[in-house]
Amino acid sequence: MIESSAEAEPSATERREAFAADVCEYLQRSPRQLPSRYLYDALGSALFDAICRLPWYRITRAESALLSRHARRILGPLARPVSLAELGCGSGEKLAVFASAAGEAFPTIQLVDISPAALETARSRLKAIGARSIVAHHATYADGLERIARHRPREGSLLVLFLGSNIGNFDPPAAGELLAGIRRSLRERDALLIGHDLVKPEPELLRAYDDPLQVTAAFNRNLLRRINDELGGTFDLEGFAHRAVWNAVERRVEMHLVSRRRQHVRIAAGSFELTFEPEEYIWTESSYKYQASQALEEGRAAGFTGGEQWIDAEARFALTRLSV
Ligand code: AVJ
Repeated sequence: MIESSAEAEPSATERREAFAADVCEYLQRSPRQLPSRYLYDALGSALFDAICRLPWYRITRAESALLSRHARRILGPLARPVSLAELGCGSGEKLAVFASAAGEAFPTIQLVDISPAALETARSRLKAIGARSIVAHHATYADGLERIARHRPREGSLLVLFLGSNIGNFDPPAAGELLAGIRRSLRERDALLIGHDLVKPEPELLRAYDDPLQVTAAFNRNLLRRINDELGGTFDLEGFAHRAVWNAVERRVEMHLVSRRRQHVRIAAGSFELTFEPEEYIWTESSYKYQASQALEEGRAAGFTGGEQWIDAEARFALTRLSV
């Protein structure tokens, strides 16, 4: 059985209005910003998949290796049968790796993503490996969590996966709230499996976010292209340079789009105009980097009872199973 949960989905118009409102609000902040979730339209999701294959971006490969090597141990203490739900599944590649390596049947697999194109890819990939019941939720994390709780089977337990260092997009207070929200949506004997990219030498971090093939630059600039196409924006894509910065104090990599000159931009959907000075930038994403112990501490602070961790010491990546 394969279904989509379409309950109370905002219409395309409502989605576009919310996008326009966010763009106008965030671009007027100081420094100018754009919410990173808007990076993932169909083209953005495809560019992100390409990033995951770059030699300089090791997160996805390191995590996939941990998932396949430790799948049985990860599932070990959970009550059977285990149902799975992934927040921000993207193309579903890692979930398929995990489900295959586990060598057991899952009554339902729920997928949550903001990109319909990515959801479709994930759905067919899981179908191809024999998943029985797949439920796809086109939703944000918060809405997705609610829907997961409503669609979970009564029997057994639920393992929520939040992989790829997606948690890294959230500043510490927001990350804490998100973890607490996940914890509240779980029941006794459920668990959360979460992937954290760990702090590593700065040159390695910067290469991962500013690659020599400039795929990450395309991924970043695609956000301006999306604003032009969906909101009637007039961004000159050549007028903005991609930049990755390691903010050592906050322990995060920031992606910026830096204006190469003084320029004016109009956004028809918001009847909105702004001027960029040379060097003025838009901050489009944060990728927080963690210490392994921090993953366990934040889990405990969010109400989880304990954790077990698997670490790729070479790529500096941690998978943590937090128990309820
Ligand atoms: C999907 C948010 C985990 O921050 O590493 C990759 C996105 N941005 N290259 C990350 C991303 C630039 C990625 N996350």
